[in-house]
Amino acid sequence: MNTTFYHLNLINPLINASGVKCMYSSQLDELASSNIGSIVTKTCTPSPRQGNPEPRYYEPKNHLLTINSMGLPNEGVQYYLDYYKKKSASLQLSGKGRFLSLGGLSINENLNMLDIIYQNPENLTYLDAIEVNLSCPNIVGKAQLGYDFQNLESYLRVIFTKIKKLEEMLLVDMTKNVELEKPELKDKDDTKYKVLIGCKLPPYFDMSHFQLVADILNKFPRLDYINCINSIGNGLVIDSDTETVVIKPKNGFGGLGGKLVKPTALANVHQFYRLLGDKVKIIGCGGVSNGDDLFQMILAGATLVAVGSQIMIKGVKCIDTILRELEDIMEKKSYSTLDEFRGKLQYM
Ligand code: RRO
Repeated sequence: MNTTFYHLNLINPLINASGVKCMYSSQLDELASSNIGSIVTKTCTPSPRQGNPEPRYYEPKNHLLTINSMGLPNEGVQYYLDYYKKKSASLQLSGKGRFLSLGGLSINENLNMLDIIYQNPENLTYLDAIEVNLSCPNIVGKAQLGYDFQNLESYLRVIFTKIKKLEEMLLVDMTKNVELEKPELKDKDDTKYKVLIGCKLPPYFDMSHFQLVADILNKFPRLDYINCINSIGNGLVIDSDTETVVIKPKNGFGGLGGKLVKPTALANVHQFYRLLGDKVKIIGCGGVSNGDDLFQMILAGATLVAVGSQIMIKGVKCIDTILRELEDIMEKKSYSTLDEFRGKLQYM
């Protein structure tokens, strides 16, 4: 099940979906001690946040979907950097990717977090990827950036200009300070290339929007990957018995995940796979609860695959089941590597 993601050699393609049991170090530890291939932190802000009032997560008994309006509760970026610093050696030993998700509430908050990360270049030796979340649906009064087609390009331009500047400063620093293992930051095909940069996207539903977003993303060669999809924003789940909504924030509106969102997730993964080619890899996220879902995500073009709701519902032990089921499918179909069927979806 070995998976390469640029220079990373991972034990398998699975990663947790950000937000699911990855807010506290104890939860990250639990993921780290599972057989998951990579871990990502809860999307974070410069300072800790409490998030929205509870109840803010719900799953119906049939487990067909989940709804959340967490509101970005997190322990602040430094907490996650400290976590990776402490656990880096053991995570590397076990062959796990280390992803950090950033979700500043303004562009300045994101720039501020990039400063915090790069200010101490040692941080970069503890991280494999930085993922900018452009798609949190649950902040009162804030639109999802991924849907703000007018401003998405200029937003990304500011972020990538900042990263370029910080990397250039880092290179200057490196020549002065030979203590650090020197990241080669010039070319993404370089195997010594260090921190990967990704974006977490909301789901899109219209062919013209896939094209529009892909055209924007293609303007940023430093973008290594996209993670799609985030939850389907602003769904409403109703309990007929109580005649109420099931979560408190935003009058019950929240992001939908779970089995129900899989076709939307597959569509986003596959359409971006077609439009972005091999320049930008894809983490497929949404409704993966068994080995067949994982198989389909890879067939649609995903390189890594995130598991969210299923970890909420079943705990991290579901990782073993999903992997075993994929192995069975591959054996039946006589596939010995994931590359043999990645992106090979056939049409009628
Ligand atoms: O914290 C949340 O409410 C949240 C986030 Br940041 C996100 O990206 N996606 C989601 O479903 N919930």
